[in-house]
Amino acid sequence: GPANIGVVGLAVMGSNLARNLASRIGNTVAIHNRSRGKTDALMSEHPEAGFVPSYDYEEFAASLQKPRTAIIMVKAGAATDSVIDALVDVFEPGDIIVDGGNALFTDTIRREKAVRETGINFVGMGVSGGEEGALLGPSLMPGGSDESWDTLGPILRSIAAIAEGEPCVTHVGHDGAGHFVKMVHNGIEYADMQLIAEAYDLIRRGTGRTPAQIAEVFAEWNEGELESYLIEITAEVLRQVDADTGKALVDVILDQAGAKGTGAWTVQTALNLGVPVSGIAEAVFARSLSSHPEQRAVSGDLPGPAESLSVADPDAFIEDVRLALYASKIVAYSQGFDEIRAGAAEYDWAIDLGAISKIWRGGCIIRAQFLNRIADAYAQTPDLPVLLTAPYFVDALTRSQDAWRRIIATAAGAGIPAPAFSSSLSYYDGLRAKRLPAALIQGQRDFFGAHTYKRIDKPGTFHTLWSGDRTEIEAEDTH
Ligand code: NBP
Repeated sequence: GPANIGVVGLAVMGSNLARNLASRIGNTVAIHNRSRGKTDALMSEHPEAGFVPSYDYEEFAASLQKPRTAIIMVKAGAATDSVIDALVDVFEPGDIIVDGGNALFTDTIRREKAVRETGINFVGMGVSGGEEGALLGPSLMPGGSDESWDTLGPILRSIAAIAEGEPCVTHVGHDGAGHFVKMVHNGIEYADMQLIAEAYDLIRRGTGRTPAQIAEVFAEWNEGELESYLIEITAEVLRQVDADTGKALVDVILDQAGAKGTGAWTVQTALNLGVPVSGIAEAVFARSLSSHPEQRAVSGDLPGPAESLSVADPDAFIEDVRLALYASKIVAYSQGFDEIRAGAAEYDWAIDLGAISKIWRGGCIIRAQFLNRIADAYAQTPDLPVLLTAPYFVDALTRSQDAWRRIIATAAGAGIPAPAFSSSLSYYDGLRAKRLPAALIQGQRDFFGAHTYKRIDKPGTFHTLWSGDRTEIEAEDTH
């Protein structure tokens, strides 16, 4: 066949990715969609792309050079399985099937194993950046085998976003590694957005500034260490005026946040791995709390503090909020990278954490200057156990921790929810603590369940005979 790469699934993501591929020198792109309409529309709207259309899977396979390479961009879940089955029927050993949908990484592990048995390669690939990224340059997180990467690498490098001269793609690791990293990326995105929302709320309620005025604050922040796509678009959203009412758009949008589930996956996976991603979890929970109008309706008259927030020096307060946001952001990223580190250990993936921070610098929603600091940290110490202990972040936390504490105290005093700010600080203080009350938890567990404990002063495992004479005995380690 004439095409060197194919795309199956021509909704917004697939058609944009196909156009991106077609725009690069040397590519001829085969396209297929379950229903004919999207294929025909893409053909007529983009004759310049030179697409090779096909209307069934035999025709699609025949339109591709061997070894065949095809990227699936369909609705994640059962649709992906049905397209994989259809491609496996018409492809041959050595061909490559890439799933660019938002698959759960455990599905990708299962699919990779099943497809590999046919001799066909399967690559689960995280794609970030939404429709614009797909068209102009996404951040790409492919997993799969080294052989697949040999073929795919040059093609993916040619379509990825470029950040500081480097394409935003790397071979993340085997089988489900790419989708795992994409999942954590989305979790970090949830935290980043929630932290920005808390900062906005505090400034608004603390200083009485209008959304348009707060937009200027964010625009200014975007000139400094917080520079990022999310801070930039926050200013744009806050500036927007509703045409119908003349009010700030943010004041007429219903305050119930939606979610497509990848944040919840990040937290569920972290729970399974035993990784405390508390900032990300609070961000997911804050969205769920917002979207229970029936509970909020019956709770509106619950008692709050008598005094509302009054800020004496608005500029100083806003600077405190900025520092609290920065410190909490460091925690969220540190937790996200901790989850990737733990996932890599659990699933035996050789993930280069510094390379991950670099491919997130372009294309994706969490792109930010800040990611360069993460790359620096891992370049200096590749096996850094806790990201926020890198010297640059320690400096930043040293500068911001007083402000962070003031803001959370102020928020609590004034009855303003700041769940991600507060949980991030608790995590930080928990990590720092020389002694944790976990010792008491162990005592309680031993009391009611004979779960045993270890001692600080000698090796071994112990149990106190709580219902007997309360002497201590050596015990089998039962955790
Ligand atoms: P959708 O997620 O809306 O999926 C629509 C596509 O899936 C259509 O091409 C549709 O074909 C096809 N499809 C379905 Br539905 N069931 C099928 C089946 N049983 N067999 C074959 N094809 C089937 O499209 P999208 O928003 O372009 O997203 C594509 C993928 O990219 C998703 O997995 C998404 O999670 C992921 N993603 C999206 C974004 C984003 O910003 N939107 C970002 C990153 C990743 P039809 O035309 O015949 O109905």
